[in-house]
Amino acid sequence: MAAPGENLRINADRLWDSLMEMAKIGPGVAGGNNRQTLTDEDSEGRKLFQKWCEDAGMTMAVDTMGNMFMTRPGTDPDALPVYVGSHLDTQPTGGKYDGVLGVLGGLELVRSMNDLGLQTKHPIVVTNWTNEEGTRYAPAMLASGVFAGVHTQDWAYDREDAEGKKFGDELKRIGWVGDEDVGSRKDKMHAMFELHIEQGPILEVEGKDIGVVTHGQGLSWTQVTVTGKDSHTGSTPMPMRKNAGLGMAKILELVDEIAWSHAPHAVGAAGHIDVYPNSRNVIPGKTVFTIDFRSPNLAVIQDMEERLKIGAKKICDDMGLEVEFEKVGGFDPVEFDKGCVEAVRNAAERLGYSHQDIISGAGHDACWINKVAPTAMIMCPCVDGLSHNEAEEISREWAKAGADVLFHAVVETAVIVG
Ligand code: HGY
Ligand code: MN
Ligand code: MN
Repeated sequence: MAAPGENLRINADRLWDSLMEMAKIGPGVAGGNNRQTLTDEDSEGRKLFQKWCEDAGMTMAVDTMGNMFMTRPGTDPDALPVYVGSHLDTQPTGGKYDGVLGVLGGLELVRSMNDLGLQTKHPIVVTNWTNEEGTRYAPAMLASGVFAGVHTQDWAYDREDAEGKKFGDELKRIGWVGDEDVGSRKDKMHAMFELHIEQGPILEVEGKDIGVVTHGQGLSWTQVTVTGKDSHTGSTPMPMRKNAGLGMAKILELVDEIAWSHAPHAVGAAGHIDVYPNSRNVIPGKTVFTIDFRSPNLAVIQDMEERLKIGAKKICDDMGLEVEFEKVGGFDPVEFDKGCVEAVRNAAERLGYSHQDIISGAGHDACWINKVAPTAMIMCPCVDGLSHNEAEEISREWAKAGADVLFHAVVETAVIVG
């Protein structure tokens, strides 16, 4: 395959302007974004993305999970498309680049192809996957998971947010239920590439512009419910208490110990915590929290899950508390397609960007799409490795480097014909 000339570059200012324009939709309170999935802000961001893509000559298809597919035709109508995408939804206190860089980086490469009059044999499809974050509706990567056949659509439609609103109802309310059966195109994909900020400190510390993502670590989400007895914080004698809050605290200490026991690669914490009735002078009668374990090694994840259950059960038995566990998300460690990874590495080399192989610490839609099509990821650094925080920041140069490499990897895989 003819490799694109090293002078093939994206328009970095236009990409940056689009990132800043999208960031105005669903603004956070501290400079980041709160554009959670299936909110009116999500819909507004989708409409802006749709307009930009249609202005660039692409046509839109939407599936029954709200996944958006914006197609730039190739010269061979029978050639399977090369996909390039990520997600536009954000955390409640999210940054401006998590997911968005990958979607708008895909749009930018099409805009640059238009500027250069480039044609490819394979069509190119820029994609926005619904509900990658899994914050409003667990699990993460929900819609790409349904697309890849990991979850059923009925199960996904039934997921409820903290207010009891169902995913399917909210998708319908914002008017983004498409007419394409989800997954109907999954066997017709030539490849997929996802550009994403690293969301960790490695590339910045190592002084590298590009992360060539060879693997993604696995993830396990276990929702734990501890039940005691709510009672007066003043008049209930200590020996009589059934303190679900204290039980949770001991379990969170155990989670930390388990993760450290598998240092340096395993991690563990709880980001979601609900305390009931959450009143200043009531001993918590119930706590519900989600344990997030991750590791590049599946056996380590399984060991952490097992030790959590055994240890939490012992803590609760000793305190006269009840404990229940529910697996609410997870995926095994993934190895990305060697051919696509090589295309990324060669592109970085050709363009003169410093690069290193890296394992993704975060989960991404590419982890599920890797099940149905040759897939690879490109990462750029982020300041202090910070993400899932409104202060998330990248440099224009990092955005440009990532999008240039994405441009080359995609058009090389889609085969330039003129
Ligand atoms: O949880 C994750 O790793 C992703 O950011 N949704
Ligand atoms: Mn993301
Ligand atoms: Mn994220």
